[in-house]
Formats: sequence, C-alpha cells, structure tokens
Amino acid sequence: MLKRKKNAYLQHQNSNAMVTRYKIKTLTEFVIERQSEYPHAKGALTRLLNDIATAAKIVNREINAAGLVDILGTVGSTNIQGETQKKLDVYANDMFITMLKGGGECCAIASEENEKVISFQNNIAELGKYVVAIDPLDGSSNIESNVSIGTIFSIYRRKSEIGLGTLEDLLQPGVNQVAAGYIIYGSSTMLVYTTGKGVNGFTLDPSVGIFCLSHPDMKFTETGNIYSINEGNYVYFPEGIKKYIKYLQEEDKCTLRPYTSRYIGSLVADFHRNLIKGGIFLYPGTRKNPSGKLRLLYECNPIAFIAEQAGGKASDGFNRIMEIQPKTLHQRAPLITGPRKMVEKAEEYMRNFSPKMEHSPMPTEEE
Ligand code: AHM
Ligand code: MG
Repeated sequence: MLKRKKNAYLQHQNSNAMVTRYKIKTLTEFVIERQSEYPHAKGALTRLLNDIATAAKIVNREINAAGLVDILGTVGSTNIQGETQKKLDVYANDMFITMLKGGGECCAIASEENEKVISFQNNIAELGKYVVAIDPLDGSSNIESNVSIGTIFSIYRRKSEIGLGTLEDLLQPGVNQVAAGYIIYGSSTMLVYTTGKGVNGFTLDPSVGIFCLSHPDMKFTETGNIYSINEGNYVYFPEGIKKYIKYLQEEDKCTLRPYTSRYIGSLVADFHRNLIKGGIFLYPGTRKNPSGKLRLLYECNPIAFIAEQAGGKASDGFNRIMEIQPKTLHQRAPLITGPRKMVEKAEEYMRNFSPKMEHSPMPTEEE
C-alpha cells in the first residue's frame, strides 16, 4: 500500500517537472520594477504611464466597437491643421486629457487636436512634475478601412517649478524626453515604451484587460530589407530621396537588393512593423510640404526616442531628430527612421544630392 502511494507521488512529481511554468509579467509590475533603477524616483512617472495605459485600454474598447456602434464618421469640427476630425479622434483626445488631468502627475499637455497647450487648473495637477505631448489617434483616416491606428506620446519633466504648465515646458528638444511610447491598435493591441533604458512591448490580453510583457528588449536589426514611403509623392521628393529610392530598387546580391516596399500610411503601424521585421520609414520634405507632414513634438520625437533606444536612428535627412529645438507646438519635420545603417545610407544620399535642403528647405510649389 505504502509503495503504491510512493509511486503515485513520484509520478506526480515527474509530470510536474515536465510542465514549464511561465510567469506573466504585467505592464504595471514591469514599470514598478524598473522604477527602482532610478534612485530618486517616487513613483510619479510610474503613475503617469499607468494613466496612459488605462486611457489606451478605454480607447481600444471604443475602436474595437467602432464598426458596431454609430461612432464612425466625422464630428463636423476641424482641428487646427484644418483636417476634419473623426468622432474617435475626439473621443481619444478627451479620454487621454481626462486621465492625465485626473492623475495629478502631469501639469500640461500638447495634443495634435488642440491648437494651444492645455494647462490643467487644479491644485494637484499644478504640482505635477511632467508635461505630455500626444497624438491621441494617429492615422485616423484609416479607421473606416479597419487598418491599424495608434496613439503616440512623449513625456518631459516640466521646466517651470509649479503652477500652470506653460508653452516653454513643452517646447523642449527630444533629447530631454523622460519617456516615450506608442500604442498600436492592430490585430492585437500593444503598448511599446521606453524610459531611456531599452524598449519593451506589451500586448493587451483583452479577456482580462491587462498589458502583458510580450516583446522584451526590442531591437532594430543592423540593417533591413523593407522600405516604407508614400511613393505617390515621388515627383515632389528632393533629389536625394529620389536617388535613394532607386538605390533600394536596384538589384545587388551582396546587399540583397531590391528591397521590399511596404506602406500602410499609419505611422505607428509602419514603424512597428519595421522595428520587428527590419525596415526604414521615410516621410521626407516635399515640394508641396518642405518640412514633410509629421509633427516634431508628438510624432517624430517619441518615435525617434524609441528608434534610438532600439539601436536604430532617426534623422531629418541631415540632423538627429531629437536635437531639433522646437519653436512651435505643431511644427513639422522630415522623418527618416529605422535600422542605423539604412538611415545612414539615406542621409548619405541627402548630403550628396540635396545638400542645400539642410539649411534652406525646398522651394514650395507656389514659388
Ligand atoms: P494624421 O496625424 O493626420 O493621422 O497623419 C499622420 C499620418 C501618419 O500616421 C502617416 O505616417 C502619414 O500620416 C501618412 O501620410 P500620407 O497619407 O501622406 O502618406
Ligand atoms: Mg498624427
């Protein structure tokens, strides 16, 4: 009898040994653990990141329901760039503002959807140490076609001491970013962020509403074989970009060219794919829009911070994106980002074929 019991026990032990146990790490656990790497941290940034993650989950819920409820379509108002706002843009903007205002760690934000800085007027928020630049729903023209869209955010320590956050608090170069990240609302929803110590990605488990670490220490490959650019603008591109595109399309066994072209037209989705698979994203200045289309504060800088932390590069064709001193909230900048070697090659073409663009942008169409 005793022997039978002993055998059963050993059998049980053996079967247990064969089961590999995985510990799921949640975003909250991860951020708290990482806080200890900053000796003077008191948890404010941790709380701020959690507020952003919570807002993202709520926005994600609405996006998923977009086809079901009457939430698609335009609200009728236009944002300061003169673009028609979608209902979900407005919803996402309101949600992030509400969470950041209520959280008390952020004293002001700059949003793509608001012309001016929004300074939070309440006793707690005015003591907040941080400011946030955010594009609440980037690529929203893709909503109707069920294509991935995203949220992009950038966090800075405020310059002013206390009181209402100011424009100067937000007009900081990207090198001052304390943290940056994006949320991609795709076939699954992911939050990818950096605080300057690598890049980590978390996938939302929709059944329990928790972001779980799924892509630890994300890195760009040294070089890649994908390029992403809106080639419909080809005729307006500077010579350097035109020649670089032709280089990418040439046949060359050593560098495995020609490369593959992939363009969704949704920055977060294009960048995310390239980060995972190895590719360069370009939105250069054009004859129509000499500074390109993307906004420095809440599109280029956060993406640049992530790119650099993942071992890649982000450039305006000549200069490091994160060193550009912003002059206005919604200013645009050309963006070339991806694996270091690919970006350097594009820069080489810009220097060789469009050197004047470094200091004087291309003449616009009207000139
Ligand atoms: P948006 O902020 O109005 O959504 O525009 C930004 C988007 C980016 O996500 C994307 O990279 C780019 O616009 C695509 O522009 P285009 O359609 O000119 O290629
Ligand atoms: Mg945008």
